[in-house]
Order: sequence, then structure tokens, then C-alpha cells
Amino acid sequence: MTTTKCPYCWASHRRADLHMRCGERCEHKGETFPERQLRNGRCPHGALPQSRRLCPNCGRDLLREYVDSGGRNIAVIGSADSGKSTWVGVLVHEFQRGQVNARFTGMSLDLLGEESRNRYERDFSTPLFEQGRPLQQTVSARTRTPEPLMFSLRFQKSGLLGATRIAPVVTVFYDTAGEDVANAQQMDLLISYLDAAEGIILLLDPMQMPKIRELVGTNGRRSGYTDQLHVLGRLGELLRERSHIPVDRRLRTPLAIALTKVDLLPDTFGPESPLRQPSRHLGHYDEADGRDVHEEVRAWLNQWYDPAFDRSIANAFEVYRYFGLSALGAQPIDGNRLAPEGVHPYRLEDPMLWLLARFGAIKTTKGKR
Ligand SMILES: Nc1nc2c(ncn2[C@@H]2O[C@H](COP(=O)(O)OP(=O)(O)OP(=O)(O)O)[C@@H](O)[C@H]2O)c(=O)[nH]1
Ligand SMILES: [Mg+2]
Ligand SMILES: [Zn+2]
Ligand SMILES: [Zn+2]
Repeated sequence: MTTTKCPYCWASHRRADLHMRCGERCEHKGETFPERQLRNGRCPHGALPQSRRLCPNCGRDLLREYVDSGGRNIAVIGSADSGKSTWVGVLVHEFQRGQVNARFTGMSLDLLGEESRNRYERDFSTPLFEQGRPLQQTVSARTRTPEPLMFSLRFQKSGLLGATRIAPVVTVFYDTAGEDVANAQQMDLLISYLDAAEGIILLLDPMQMPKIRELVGTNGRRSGYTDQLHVLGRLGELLRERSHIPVDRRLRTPLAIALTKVDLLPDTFGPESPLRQPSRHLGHYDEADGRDVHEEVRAWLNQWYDPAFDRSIANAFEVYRYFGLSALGAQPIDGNRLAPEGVHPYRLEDPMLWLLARFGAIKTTKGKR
């Protein structure tokens, strides 16, 4: 039985329970009814209905492509200022026309629906790529429900008979406001959000780690950060509560933990470090490359952050992997201007590629050590 998770309110519905709306010709025009009441393609009043589906819980339109492909939700979380919005903003750009696009032949990314397109333009691509400005702090869900950013990714499979198109992977990103993670009032929203996620990306800001602040100095927009270990603790708690998973069992949702802003950390990674090498994910996910980075970042966190961090992750999650990346590639000049050389991301896409490989959308190769 297929279920659809609404990307706006995160409620799960059976396909047959999704609503449809009576069409122009029906005297009940505009009324809605569950899809299972459809008879020979007609509404309960015998007329042709509108083709799109609606969520019976929140009433919003669901995009056809989203319903048909069983869209995958990816939650992006992390404490305030950890780099979530910048990561999402640059990632979409890289998949559309940056390096990632060049390394995966035949891949395409389309933002789905007016709202996603407008939002991406306004909040992400215009400031970053046209105005050369860092992004604004994300508005808390208290003020505005987070709008999902929906896009479909298509990959081409090449075989003996040439290239074949395969079904798109529709992905939905929620760029949360960091302050909400620590905030009890936003609990309910956050729980459904995480529960609906098929993959979670947790971004870790090195600039919020005391030892690194001593080493590099401060750069953030704000001080008085929530402890990132606390964010992780909350994440585990929330997921357990919702899915009724006993405390002694580990969670199944794959978790990518990415250290952000590594452009600020050149001195803490030696010249041999995999984080000084270009990524080897070319047209596939290179498992050996992924493992190398994983071990490197794990060791880094033990040294520069807190050994308790890796222990907590290992106790709570069955499948997790560490990443190190930079979305901008360089420190912005100030709160209004990016570095003059522009945006040059480094290993930005790795967590996303890992999740796509887990979803079966791209191939994994063993790779060479
Ligand atoms: N040096 C460096 N700075 C970065 C990078 N990515 C983001 N930043 C900076 O980090 C700060 C926070 O970035 P955001 O993307 O707004 O962080 P956020 O997690 O969305 O923050 P909230 O919306 O408040 O939760 C901004 O000043 C960014 O310019 C990076 O790769 N390198
Ligand atoms: Mg943000
Ligand atoms: Zn009708
Ligand atoms: Zn809904």
C-alpha cells in the first residue's frame, strides 16, 4: 500500500484517501472528495473532476510529480548559524549548473511548483549568486511555517542500448530555523517533520566549538549558541517519542553529520587528509572516499570537539556518516558581502550523494583506498 506524506503538514495518507476537487462542469464545483469515491474517473456527482490531489489534512495542493514518485523528505537541521540555508542554496545551484552537474552526466534538477521556484529565487539564489550577499537568518516556524523546497532529480542510466531515462527522485528539503530545534514550543511541528524524513542532514558548525573559537577567533553573526550536543540529544529524543522506539534500540533513519565551513579550518587538517583532496564521487558514490572522510571527521571531532559526540551518535543511530564541507569556500567579508572570488563550494554535495546512494538513485562503487 502506498502512502503519501504531505510536504506541508507532514501527515501520512493512503493514496486513496487523498482528496480531489469537483471540476468546472459539476454543480458542486470546488467541493472536495476522497479519491476512493472516484467512479469511472468521475466525481460523486458524475462530472469530470480536477486532476490534482489535495491533502485531506491541510487542504493544500499536492504536486502530481510528488504524489506519483513517492517523494523523499530530507530534513536539514542544526543549531542557529550552522550554515543550513547556505548549504541548501548552494547545493541546488551545484546540481543545476555547477560542478556536480558536470560530474554526473545526464543528471538534471528541477524545482517543483511556483512556490519552490519563487522561494529559491528570492531567498537563496538572488542574494548568493546575483548580489554576492550572505543569506538572512531563517525565520522561526513560530512566525512562519517553513515552506518546503521541492525538487526533482533525474539521473540517466547508460547501458548497452544507450541512455535510458529513469524515474525522478523527488526530494523535499526543509530548511529549519536553528533556534526552533532547541525551543520546546516548536516540538510538535519538529516531531512530525523529523518523523516524515527519510534522511536527516545534521550540520555542525566548527565556529560554535569552544576549542576552535580559541584557535580561529569568532566569526558568527551571533553569540550565545545552543550547545550542538544538545541539538543532537533533542533530535534522538524527538524521533524516539514519535516512533515509539525503546531507548535501547537505535534509530533507522540514515543520518548524515556534516562539519560545515571547513574553509576556516585549514590548520587542523594535515596535508595528507582526505579533506585536502578532491572528492572521488564521479558519476557514482565512491564508498572508499566516503569512509576515508568519515574516519577523518570522526577523529577530528574527538580531538577538537567532544568524544561524547560520536558516542551519542553511535548509541542512537544505526546508519550514520560524517562529512566535511564548505558551501561558500571562503569566509564572507562581512554580514553583507561574500568573498570577492565568489562561491566555490568544496565537497558540498557529499552528504546528499550518500543519501541518494542509500535511496538507490545513484550507484555505489567500492572505490580504491
Ligand atoms: N566561512 C564560511 N562561512 C559560511 C559558510 N556557509 C555559511 N557561512 C556563514 O555562516 C553564517 C550562517 O549561515 P546560514 O546558512 O544563514 O546558517 P543557518 O544554519 O541557516 O542559520 P539559521 O537560519 O539562523 O538557523 C552566515 O554568516 C554565512 O555566511 C561556509 O562554507 N564558509
Ligand atoms: Mg537558515
Ligand atoms: Zn462533483
Ligand atoms: Zn497536508
